[in-house]
Amino acid sequence: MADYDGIMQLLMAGDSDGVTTKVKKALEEGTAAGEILNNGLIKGMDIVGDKMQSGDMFIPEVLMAAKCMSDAVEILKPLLGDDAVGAAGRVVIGTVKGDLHDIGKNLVKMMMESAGFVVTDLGVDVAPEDFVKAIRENEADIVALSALLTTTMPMMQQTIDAIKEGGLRQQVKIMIGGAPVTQKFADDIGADGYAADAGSANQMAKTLAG
Ligand code: B12
Repeated sequence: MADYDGIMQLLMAGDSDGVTTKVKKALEEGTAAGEILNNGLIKGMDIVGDKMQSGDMFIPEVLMAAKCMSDAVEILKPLLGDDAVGAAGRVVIGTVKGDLHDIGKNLVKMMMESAGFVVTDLGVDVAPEDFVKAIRENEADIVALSALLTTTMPMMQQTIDAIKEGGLRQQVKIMIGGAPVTQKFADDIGADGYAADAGSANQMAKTLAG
C-alpha cells in the first residue's frame, strides 16, 4: 500500500520534493492517481485546514503545504479522469471591484483546489458583471467573493444584486470572506455563507456544494 501517512507528514512539513518523490513512487507501485489524491494529499490538506483553524499552523506553513499539494497535483492531473478533480464542484472566485488584495483569496483558492473543486480565478478588482459572466460561462456551483477593505464591502452587495438581476441566484451559492467581513454582514447582504479563514472556507464550500 502507498505510504499515505508519509505523504501527509511531508505535506504538513511543506517538503514538496519529499511529497512528489513519494507520489511518484506510489504511482510506480501501481497505486491509482485518484487514490493518492484522496487518501494522501486531500486528507493531508484537510488536516492542514483544521490546524489552521485551531491556530496550530500559520499562513506561511499553510502556503508551503498548499504548494506541495499543487506540485503533486500537477503530476497526478494527466492520470486523473475529468470528474476526479472536478468532483467536488465548480467555483468562481475573485476579489471584488476596487480591491487589490489577493493573498487570502489565493489561499482560499488553493485549499478549494486541494479539496477537488475546479476553481476559476478572476483575479482582483472584479466588476459585478464579470462575476455574472463567469458564473454563467463556467456553470459555477459556488461563487466566492473576497474583500479586504471596509470601502469595498458594499461591492459584495452590488455583486449579489447583479447575480440576482442576471437570473442566476437560484443556481449558485454565494460565499464571502476577507478580514473586515463578518457573519452578520453576510446575513445582511443575503450571502449563503461566510468563513473567517481558508480552512473553514474549504469546509463551507464542501457543505454548500453537497
Ligand atoms: C498585504 C496588504 C496589502 C497589499 C496587498 C498585496 C496583495 N497582493 O494582496 C497592498 C500593499 C497592495 C495593500 C494595499 C492597500 N491596503 Co492593504 N493590507 C495588506 C495587509 C497588510 C495584509 C492582508 C493579507 O494579505 N493578509 C493575509 C491573508 C492570508 O489574510 P486575509 O486576506 O484576511 O484572508 C484570509 C481570510 O480573510 C479569509 N478570506 C479571504 N478572502 C476570502 C474569501 C472567501 C470567499 C472566504 C470564505 C474567506 C476569505 O481566508 C483568508 C485565509 O485564511 C492588511 C492588514 C491585515 N493584517 O489584514 C492591509 C489592509 C487590508 N490594507 C488596508 C489598506 C487601507 C490598504 C490601502 C487602501 C492602502 C493605501 N492607502 O493605499 C491599499 C488599497 C489597495 C486596494 N485598492 O485594494 C487596510 C484596510 C482597512 C480597512 N478596514 O478598510 C488594512 C487592514 C491595513 C490597516 N490596518 O490599515 N495592502
